[in-house]
Amino acid sequence: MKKATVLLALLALAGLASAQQKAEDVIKAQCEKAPVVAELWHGFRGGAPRAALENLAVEFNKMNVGKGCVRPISQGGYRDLSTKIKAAFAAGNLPAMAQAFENNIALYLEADALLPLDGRLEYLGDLNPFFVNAVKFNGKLYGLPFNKSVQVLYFNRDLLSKHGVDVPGTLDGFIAAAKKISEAEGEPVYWFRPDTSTYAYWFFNMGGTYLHDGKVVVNSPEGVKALETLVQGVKDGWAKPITSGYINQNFGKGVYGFSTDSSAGYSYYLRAAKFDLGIATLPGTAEHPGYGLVQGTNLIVFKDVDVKQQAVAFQFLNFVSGSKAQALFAAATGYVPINLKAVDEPVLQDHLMENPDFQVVIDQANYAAFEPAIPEWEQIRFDILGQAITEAVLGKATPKEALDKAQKQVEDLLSGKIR
Ligand code: FGO
Repeated sequence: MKKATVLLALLALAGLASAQQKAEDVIKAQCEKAPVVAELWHGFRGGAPRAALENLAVEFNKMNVGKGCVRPISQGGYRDLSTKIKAAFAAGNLPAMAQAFENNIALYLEADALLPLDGRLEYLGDLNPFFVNAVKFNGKLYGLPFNKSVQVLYFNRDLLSKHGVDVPGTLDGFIAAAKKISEAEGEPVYWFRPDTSTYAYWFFNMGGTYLHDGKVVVNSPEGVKALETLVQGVKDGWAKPITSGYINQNFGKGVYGFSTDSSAGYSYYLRAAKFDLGIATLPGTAEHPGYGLVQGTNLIVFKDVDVKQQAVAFQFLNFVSGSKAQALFAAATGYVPINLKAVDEPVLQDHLMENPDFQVVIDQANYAAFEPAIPEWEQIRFDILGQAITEAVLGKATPKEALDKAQKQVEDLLSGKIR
């Protein structure tokens, strides 16, 4: 697999191949000697994202010997991270920096816990304005877009060739392709996790929006239609719900054809695939690709920590948002390079030359959409909407029933009737 060679070399460089533990040990030793330690709490459990982040910290710390060091600390997954940050508000042991989704920022701002980043970011003018605007609240900047992903279409090139099927460009074409191959193979080839992320792809591309005049609506006609499409896909035998683990962790358990998943899964997919893995922009309309959900996080700086730590944090933000760091980080992981100049860096140019597929991630970032950046959204997307999607896909309720129930719960939550 020639395509994978640069990526695998980068992964090795990022320390993944042999020595993930080692990067952590190096950082530990670096920080033992440093006069100031700025912690960065994150939600990467492992893999290329964690290795690439730790590698950046090692490099930063080397440049800052005698001045200060950054120590990334994994808190589990993303939701564990926000839970631990909320606990740290109460305990008063916040780190200098953390990863945060846009809705997490909105929540932390209710506690007035964040430092604005205005005037502190050296490369702000080079950063993708689409991601930057998403972290502006009341005209102030509260996050540095760092590991931002976008959904893309992953597919099994071998399977498409076997059936003489082209990579689909439209929603209808996508469903037709999945149906055709599934019928021939005798099992569903579009694999999806029945969660808010996958659902968002179908929802956005069927014209759905969650905010209607400032009101959160999860049971709109477009929402019902999107969920019905998935439910029908399961009934008709072209869509397979993956209820445990990531899709890449399920390869081998059937015939995989397509998925609509985070670009940050790229390194995981590549490593797990025993077939020729393809990626493409999402099926949309005849005119343009489909819209993909933006996920991944921003880096934030907490207000209530030592100013010396904050100073190190700002230096780190500048380091990781530079074009070279972004080129390395994006090439190793599949996250979107948020510094627009990263594509001119030799490391990303080389990566693109050997793996032209990576251009897909850059192109797809022009067709992307966010979920609402309201403080309650994390709870809504997992505990209310996510539950409704799973229930409908597993046949425990119709899409309309599930979403109507979810709407009532959303209203109760937002009006303070439930917590
Ligand atoms: C994940 C989660 C949120 C919110 C979206 C929110 C909280 C979704 C989705 C729920 O950085 P992204 O693009 O991708 C992750 C990256 C690092 O872990 O690699 C992906 N990964 C990891 C292991 C693997 O085997 N395969 C693989 O693809 C991983 O998904 O973030 C996408 C998945 C989820 O975590 O189940 O973002 N998400 N909005 N989480 N807490 N809050 O508002």
